[in-house]
Amino acid sequence: MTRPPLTLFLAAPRGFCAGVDRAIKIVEMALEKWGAPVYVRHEIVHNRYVVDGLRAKGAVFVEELDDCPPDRPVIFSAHGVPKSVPAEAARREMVYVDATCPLVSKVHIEAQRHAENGLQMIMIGHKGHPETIGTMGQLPDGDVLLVETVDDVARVAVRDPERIAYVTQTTLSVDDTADIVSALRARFPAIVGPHKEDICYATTNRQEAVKAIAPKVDAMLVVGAPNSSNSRRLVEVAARAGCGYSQLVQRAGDIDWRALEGARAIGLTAGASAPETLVNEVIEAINARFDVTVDHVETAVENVEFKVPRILRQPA
Ligand code: 0JX
Ligand code: SF4
Repeated sequence: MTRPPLTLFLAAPRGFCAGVDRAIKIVEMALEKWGAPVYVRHEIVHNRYVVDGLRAKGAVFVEELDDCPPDRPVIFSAHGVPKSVPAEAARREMVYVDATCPLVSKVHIEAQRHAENGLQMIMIGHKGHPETIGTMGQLPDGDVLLVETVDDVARVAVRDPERIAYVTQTTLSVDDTADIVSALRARFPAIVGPHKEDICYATTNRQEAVKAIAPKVDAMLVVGAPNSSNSRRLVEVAARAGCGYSQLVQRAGDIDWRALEGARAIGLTAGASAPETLVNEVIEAINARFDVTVDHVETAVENVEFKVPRILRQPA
């Protein structure tokens, strides 16, 4: 059977960001240092393949600190945790390692600094997402107001419109967030915030690459998990940038081949928590069905790297 010709536009940057790389390394180094089991509060990053791989090496994934024994080390996921979590771990005299991405920790510090300056905080983020819970949890319950959409901006009830500030989740849609920030600035001209928003370099770059590819392709595949905020945003960005069909796939087995019938060009990217092995698996599956020419579309070069915490750099 002859395979139909297809151009595969491969996005760069794609896949692991520096925060994910560091978080996974932290779990691996903790296992080396303390042996199994090492507990991890929440999926270290939102990817089943990564989580299963670490579980096989002796990591135990739990949702709450209460599910951890006091005499084993615990790691907090890349998404960050409310202040109460390390406080409770310290109270129980547990060994803990915080794998919160430094770019998320930076937002935590911003929120606290604004609050110390007497400003009421608004967080732009997705309700219930662990990063939003973690960032809002840097301040006492109820102190941070959550805004998810432009419509929410009209509804939000602040104490004093002259004394407010905002922070954002790091993995939001750059364009949606710009609209929300504009609406906030229009309603509260005195609002204090970061230069643009707190969306990180990795989120921004992956969205940019998708935007460059989307208009050229019949379909976009995004390797990533359904609970991965940054991956889901890539699917939306592709659709909005003019791609008629975009699908989030965890593994090659999830690809909807019927939707790709007749396609002449497909875009492929991966969320910040999706390993390159899974991208390769998808490429191989596409190769098996199409006569593929790969076209690399690189819209940025990344060279960010984060150090692991000192406790892991010291001998046991
Ligand atoms: O759901 P998110 O995109 O925040 O997390 P994921 O998929 O685990 O990505 C890496 C961690 C990102 C934290 O900012
Ligand atoms: Fe850090 Fe950005 Fe990666 Fe999140 S997506 S872990 S903020 S680098």
